[in-house]
Amino acid sequence: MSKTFLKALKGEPQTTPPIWLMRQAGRYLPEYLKVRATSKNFLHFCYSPGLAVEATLQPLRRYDFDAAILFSDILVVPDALGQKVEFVSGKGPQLEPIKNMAELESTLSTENFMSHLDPVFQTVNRLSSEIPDSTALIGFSGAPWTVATYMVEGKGSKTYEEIRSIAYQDPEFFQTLIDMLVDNTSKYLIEQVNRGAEALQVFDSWAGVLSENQFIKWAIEPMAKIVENVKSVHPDTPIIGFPRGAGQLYERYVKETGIDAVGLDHTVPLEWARDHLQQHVCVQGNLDNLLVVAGGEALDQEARRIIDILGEGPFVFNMGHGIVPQTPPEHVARLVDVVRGKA
Ligand code: 1CP
Repeated sequence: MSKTFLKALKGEPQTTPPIWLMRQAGRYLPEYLKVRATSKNFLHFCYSPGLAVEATLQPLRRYDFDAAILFSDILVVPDALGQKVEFVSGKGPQLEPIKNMAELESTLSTENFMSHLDPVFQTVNRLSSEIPDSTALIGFSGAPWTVATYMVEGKGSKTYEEIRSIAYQDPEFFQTLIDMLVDNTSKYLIEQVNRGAEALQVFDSWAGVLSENQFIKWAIEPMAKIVENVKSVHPDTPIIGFPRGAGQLYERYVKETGIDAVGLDHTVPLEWARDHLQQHVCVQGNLDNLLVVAGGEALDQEARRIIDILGEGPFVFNMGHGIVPQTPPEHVARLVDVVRGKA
């Protein structure tokens, strides 16, 4: 295993930290917008292996990243379970919401789940032979809680009031939904590894809105089960958990889920992460994504500060959340040079 990214995830510190960036493919790249324009429907784009392979490879042609992340979306899982999912331009994802057991039973079915996702598996397969030898291929999914927020609310939310209320008021329905997501997400991730993914990241982007008890029940417990399921088939494949916004609960998440590495959002204090998390797992993060929009001396300084504090232990350089569309591509190039010690 000569890929530095995989070595870091397994707990080996590297002299120069490996780097990749969440949402490194996508709307900030003019070449992405060009191929994206050939397909009206975003899910159709995700299910077209030729287009998804191209979108995955685009950032690698510009930047010297250590890993590529499969081009897809977390919402292919509800789509493959039979829920109506649409991406409306300017509005984000729109789903026909599922708010109770009757709606779950009449809408969701696991029957065609894996065959529906076959184009994604074909993309992984093709990528595993097309990416450069030194680059690792990351497969991914959303975590059950984050995927459920879209399934229940029917769209991206600002407050998550509806789903948090339902989780308290109808725990039987909510547990059934989460269990279904745990089982099927596990199968989805296992098959990505079967087809060539070398590491997995599970995005719990909205974990930060949960109370302590809900975080344990809806973020830690489902993730622990997914890790157990995947490791029972692929014990050596590293898994990165990203419970964005978890605050002090990051520590329990790291200790209780069995993950190999943890993604830190930009609010996590670096010295705290070094002292409380990095002694257990590899840490990944956590540059503020808006600093990459701003660029300049402040970007260089913060990237160097992160490496100074976290670079001694197992560490992967990343941001605290994904690249936003307004990011100038040349700021990303500069960041990679700084992290590589070339600037
Ligand atoms: O028309 C378009 O081009 C749609 C824009 C877009 C893109 C490029 C969406 C819609 N998804 C993606 C790709 C994507 N999504 C990737 C692969 C690209 C890469 O990482 O390089 C990945 C890993 C995701 C994951 C994803 N989708 C997450 C988790 C990560 C995160 O950023 O928190 C989430 C929450 C989504 C949902 C989603 N997909 C797209 C939108 C607009 C949204 C909603 C975001 C929100 O509610 O704020």
